[in-house]
Amino acid sequence: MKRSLSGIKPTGKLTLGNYIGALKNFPKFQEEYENFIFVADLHALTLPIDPDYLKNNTRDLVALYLACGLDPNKTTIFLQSDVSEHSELNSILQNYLYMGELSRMTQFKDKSKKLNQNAIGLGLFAYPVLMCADILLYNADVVPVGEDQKQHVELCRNLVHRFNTRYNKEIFVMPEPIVPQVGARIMSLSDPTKKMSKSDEKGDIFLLENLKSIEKKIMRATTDLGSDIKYDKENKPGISNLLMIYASLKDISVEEAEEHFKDCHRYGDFKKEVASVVIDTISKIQNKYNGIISSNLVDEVLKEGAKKAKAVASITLKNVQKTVGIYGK
Ligand code: AQP
Repeated sequence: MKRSLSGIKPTGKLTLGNYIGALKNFPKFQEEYENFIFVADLHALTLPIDPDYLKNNTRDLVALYLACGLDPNKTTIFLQSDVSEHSELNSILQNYLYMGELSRMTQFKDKSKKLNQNAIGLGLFAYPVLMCADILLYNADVVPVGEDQKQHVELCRNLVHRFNTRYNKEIFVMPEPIVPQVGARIMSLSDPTKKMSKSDEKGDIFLLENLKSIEKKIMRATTDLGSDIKYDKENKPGISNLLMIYASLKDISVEEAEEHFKDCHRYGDFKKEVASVVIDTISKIQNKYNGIISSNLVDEVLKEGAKKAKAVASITLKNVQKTVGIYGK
């Protein structure tokens, strides 16, 4: 059976962007693939983060994985830090990626320009190396991600080619990024030219946010001049973003969403309908989350998941160690 792997960083409260671009799609993969979903807690350290905040976010993230439909009997759900092979493979792979290619990564450029230039952590720069280790340890055939992470999976493909060619063996499987057709990049509601992001609270909708507040944010979302509900990213980024959110949550194409709103010429009415779909989706998730977070399920799932993940990861690591010549492995 082919394998699928993906993860999310517990750097903040999960957003509707994380849901539409990633989480919503994860359960589909457990039906067709041997599915691995992890919490990227080591990646969360690449920018300063409060330890208690990180701990709470980690627990919430696992509860949200379950609330959004991941079934621990079909998906191995685990913490990156529970499987030490991620760090061990990372330290080998860092020798096969080049500083030039890492410095061209858009995420590094975007995140580092917001920092004091004398205090950019090595971990932020080397983020894609650890991401390669995450993917390759499980020999994932597919990696479901939002648009922003596609470049890192492409870099991983270069690494696989480089590594397998150098040792003249198919050590690693070539991973394929899978980006959703609708909603691969949900934008901020306050500035629709910027990505909706956990670390930028203003224009975000959070999965665990109060429903009234979500409604208010959607009703106040930045829109554009005119009154037509048309998808036009250049000239109508605000309306296009809301249309994208609607289409994704209704599981229809953007064209079908446009058709649905063709007789609607009031942004207020349009926003009300978008808000109702968002609230319907999020309230169902919150109900399930509330049951899970007050039980022991998160700890049980993580304990089991770590064992299953380690069993796979340790075989790959040994194989790589042997290949590169680490004595006695
Ligand atoms: N706005 C978005 N639209 C669609 N997909 C998105 N993803 C994130 N934001 C959007 C997808 O969610 C998955 C998990 O992302 P991550 O937490 O590992 O890192 P990220 O992409 O950097 O997410 P954030 O929310 O922007 O976090 P911060 O602010 O901490 O950096 C990925 O598949 C991502 O594509």
